Amino acid sequence: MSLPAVVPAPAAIQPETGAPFRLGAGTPMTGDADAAAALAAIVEVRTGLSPAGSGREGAIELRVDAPGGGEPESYRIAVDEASVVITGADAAGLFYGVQTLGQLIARDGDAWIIPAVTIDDAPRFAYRGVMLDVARHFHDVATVKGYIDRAASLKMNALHLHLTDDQGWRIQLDSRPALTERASGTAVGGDPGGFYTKADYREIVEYAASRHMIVVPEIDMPGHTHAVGLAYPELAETPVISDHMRDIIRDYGGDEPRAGAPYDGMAVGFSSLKIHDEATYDFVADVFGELAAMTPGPYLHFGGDESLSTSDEDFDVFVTRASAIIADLGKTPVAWHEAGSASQIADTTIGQYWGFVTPQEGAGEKARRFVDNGAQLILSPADAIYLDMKYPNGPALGLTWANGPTSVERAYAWEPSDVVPGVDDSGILGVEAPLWTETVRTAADIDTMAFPRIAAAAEAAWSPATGESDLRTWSSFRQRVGAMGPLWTSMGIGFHPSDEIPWA
Ligand code: TNX
Repeated sequence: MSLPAVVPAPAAIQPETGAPFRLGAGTPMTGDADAAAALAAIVEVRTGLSPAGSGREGAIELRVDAPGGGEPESYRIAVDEASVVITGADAAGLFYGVQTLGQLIARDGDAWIIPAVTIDDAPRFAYRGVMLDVARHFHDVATVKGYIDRAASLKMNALHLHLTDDQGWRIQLDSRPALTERASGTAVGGDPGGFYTKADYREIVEYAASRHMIVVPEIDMPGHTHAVGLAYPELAETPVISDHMRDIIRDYGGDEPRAGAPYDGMAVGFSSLKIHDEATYDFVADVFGELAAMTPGPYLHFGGDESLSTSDEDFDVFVTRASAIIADLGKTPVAWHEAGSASQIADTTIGQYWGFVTPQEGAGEKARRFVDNGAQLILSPADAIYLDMKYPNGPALGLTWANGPTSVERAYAWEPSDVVPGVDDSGILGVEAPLWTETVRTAADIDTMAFPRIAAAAEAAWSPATGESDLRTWSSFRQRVGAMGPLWTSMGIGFHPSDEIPWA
C-alpha cells in the first residue's frame, strides 16, 4: 500500500488495508458547522461535487473532542469504507484535519475516493508564519486574503505584514493621519502605492482569524523609515548615502534617496529616525498604541533590521525604548535579530533570525541573546526560506543576495534545531517564510515565488524534526509536493513548475 501524500508531513500516518471511502454528491457531513463548510468548499473546488447534491455514500463526521486533553491544534483522521471521522483537539486542530483531508482526496477512474488511513497529527512549533512585504509593493485586501487561504491550507497560523518601509507607509492611523496622506502613494519602480484603511485591516484580521491565523503587524524602525520623513520631517535624519548604497544603486538602478521626496529604489540602510528626540518616542507610542488596540494577536513587530545609518550606541537606545513601549502595552515585542545586540531589550522580546542556515558574522550570537533573556526565536533563514529569492531556471522575478538562486531542495534541506548554535526546540517559537516584494507586483507573482517553496517552510514549522520521521527527507517531500499539483491547480494557485519536483 502506498502512503497517501500529505504536506506538511503528519506526525503519524498509517495506511489501512480496507477499501477506500467513496465521495459522492451529497455525502453527508455532520458535526461542526464551520469545519463542514470549510471541507465542503475544498471538496467542491477539487472534485466539482456539490455537498448539497443528493445520493449518499457514507458519512463524514467532524467534531472537536479532547476529553483526554489533546495537544493544541492537533487532530486525528480515521478513514474506512463506511466513514470519515476527523476529531480536532480544538477548532484549529479540526480545521487542520480538514486541510489534510482535502489533500487525501484522489481520483479513481470517474469517482473520487479517500484512501483508508489513520492519521494522528500535531504541530512541532507553536508559531508557523508567512510574511508579506506590502511596503515595497502594495498588495490589496483580496490578495492578502488569498495568501491567508494558501498559507492556512499548509497549517501556517501567523501572517506577518511588513507594513512600512522606506518606499511607503501602508496602514492608516488616526493618531498620525499624515502617514498615509503623504507617504503611501508610491512603491518600488515608480509603481502605484496604496494603504489599508483601519476597516481594511480589521477585515484582514477577521479573515485570518477565520482561518486560525493571527496577524503580526510590523512597523520597521529605526531604519527603513524614509516614508516617515515625508509625513513628519522633524522625526527623520537626513538620508545617509554610503559607498555600500552607491553600489546597490549601481546594481539595481534607481535614484539616490532625497529628504522630502518619495523613494522608489531598492537600496536599504540610508534612513533613521532621530534617536535623541522625545518626539520620536511619542511617535512610537502613538503608532504601537493604536496598532495594539487593532490587533488581537499577542505580537507587535518593531523591525530593527539593517539600521545601517544609525550608530550602534543609538540603535541600543532605540531598541531599549521601543521594546519597552510595546511591552508596556501588554504586547510581546518582536524584532529582527540585529536587535539582540542591544544591552537592555525588553526580556519578552521574540527575535526573528534572518541570517543563513549557517550563521555568519555574529548573527547567531545576536539571535541567541533573545533566548538567553528567556524569550524565543522565530527562524527565517534567508538562504533557505526567503521566498523572494530567484529560482534556478525560473522566472526573472526575485533577488539573489541570500546565496540565491534558491532551489526547492535548499528551501527544504535544513533543520531548525541546527541553525543557531545552542538553541534547540525549547528556544524556538517557530518558523516563518518571508516574501519581500521589491520585484513582486501581483498576486500571480506571489504564487509563483511562494509555491512550491512555501511548503518546505510549512514542513519545517509543522512536521517532526529531521531524523524523527521517515517522511522528513527530500526524496519523500518532492514526491508529496508533486502530488499537490492538481489540488493547487484546482485552488487557483499558479505555482512555479520546478523541474526538481515530479508533478502529478
Ligand atoms: C533584507 S531581511 C531585508 C529587506 C529586503 C530583503 C530582500 C531583512 C530583515 N531585511 O529589507 O527586502 O533583504 O530580500
